[in-house]
Amino acid sequence: MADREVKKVTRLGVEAKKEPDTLAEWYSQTITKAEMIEYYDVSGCYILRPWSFAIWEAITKFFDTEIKKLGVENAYFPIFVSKQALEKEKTHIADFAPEVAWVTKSGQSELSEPIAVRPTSETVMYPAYAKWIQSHRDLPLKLNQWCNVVRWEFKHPTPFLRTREFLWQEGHSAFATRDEAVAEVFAILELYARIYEELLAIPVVRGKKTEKEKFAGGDFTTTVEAYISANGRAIQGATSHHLGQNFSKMFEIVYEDPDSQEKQFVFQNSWGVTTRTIGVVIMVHGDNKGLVLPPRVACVQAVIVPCGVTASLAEDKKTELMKKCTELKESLTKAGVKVRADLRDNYSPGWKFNHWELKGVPLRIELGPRDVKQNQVVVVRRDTADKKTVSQEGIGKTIMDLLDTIQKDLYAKAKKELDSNLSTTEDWPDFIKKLDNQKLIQAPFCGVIHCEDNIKKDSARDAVVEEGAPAMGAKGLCIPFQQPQELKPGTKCIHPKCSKEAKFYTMFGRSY
Ligand code: 87F
Repeated sequence: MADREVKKVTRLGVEAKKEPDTLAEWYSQTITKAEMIEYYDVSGCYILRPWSFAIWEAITKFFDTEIKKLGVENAYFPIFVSKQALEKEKTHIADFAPEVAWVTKSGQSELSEPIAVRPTSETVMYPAYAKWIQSHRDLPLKLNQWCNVVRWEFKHPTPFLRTREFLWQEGHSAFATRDEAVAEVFAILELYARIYEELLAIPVVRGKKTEKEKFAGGDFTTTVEAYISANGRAIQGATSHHLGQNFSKMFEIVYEDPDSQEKQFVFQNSWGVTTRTIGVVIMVHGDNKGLVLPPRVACVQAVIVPCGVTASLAEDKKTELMKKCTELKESLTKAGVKVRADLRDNYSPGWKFNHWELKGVPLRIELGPRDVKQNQVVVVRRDTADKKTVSQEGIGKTIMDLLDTIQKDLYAKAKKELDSNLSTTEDWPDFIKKLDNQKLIQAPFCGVIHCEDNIKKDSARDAVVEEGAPAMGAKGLCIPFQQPQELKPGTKCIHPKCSKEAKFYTMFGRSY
């Protein structure tokens, strides 16, 4: 290398702090250095490396198992949508039209008709539903597919959180009665809440979307909303929609009523969760050292690092230490721990500590010659840095219990963050103040769309918080099922210029 050529060094650790001003940089360093993402030369598209894909696999495994218990079957529908099918439901597609990606050519020749890449699969699946459903005996029909979708967004992309291609599951079901359909909407929403709360250790607020924010094609939308305390932003976690008979009327999905012999339109639902989940877990639990993985979604829950291998250590002692590490790995594997032993001899223990910390492995197990002699190991928690020496006797249970504790503690920490930032107010100036203090605000709301537009517009500030963009106004996030308190009769809507009575408390906040 020529003298003056400066070697570009990528240092191992995350250097940006997880603080509001440097959060974007922290996020980008974390996901690349933790080997979750590789950048790609198509804007808005990213390579999901095994370290992030494993989180998605844990989510898919849980959710796939649970929906099958509800009688849902998996299927696969094509990625391409004909122009004719896509435009069958022009009404609500109009809002989304700018985001649809089209294939117009093969090689150098124009296709006779452009073909769309699915942004969601209603228009792909429902023509088939119309064929398959004839009699009440064909109901309910509950299908799910695990697939990719493409939405050509023009807002600034962020890996996992806003990407042009993403992975998701989309469930689409049809029932004879509204009641059955509505029951499923809530059953699925609860599974989404469990993905967040039980797997990702992230508390969510369950609720109904406002008229402005609901899926326009449906009757109502339910949602789970998470909170990212690092920037005070809310993020939609997953949605479960009741479509009523809107789509069955458009697509002629009907069955013959067994009593009256009249044709009846089916009642439908659709529901989806995406790889955005991975971004949320990074944002919520990560810290200045990088990623912090909840044990239930970590593909490596504990890493064994041999320590104290000095130049003076006899070769047979070194061999014995490595053997002990391997034995420990085997016994932990037997106990059900997802464990890896890092026996590489070209890296120091210190380097390995940093490496696995950065990658968010919940537990580090250190084993040195002295520990071997005393039949013990040193265990260090990623989330708290707590370090303790424990006996190798019953180590399987010790580690399993510790992983459980970490999972619970991560949830408790995130729950405290949510609770301490979830506020309630009836007063507009206080609403603005709380919004600027990064709070989520539950306020009385009339539910009217143009009033929600005004709340967003009038809560936006002139100050520039992000490249070129003025501080975002408050969005209606959801109408929490668990209302903060009973709405006193006569309570007015939060917006000062709205003279209507409030219908419910709605949770507002800045959001992704
Ligand atoms: C973008 C382009 C075209 C969202 C879009 O939430 C169409 C759409 O219909 C579109 N973005 N949506 C709404 C999707 C609704 C619904 N679909 C099934 C879900 C869950 C899974």
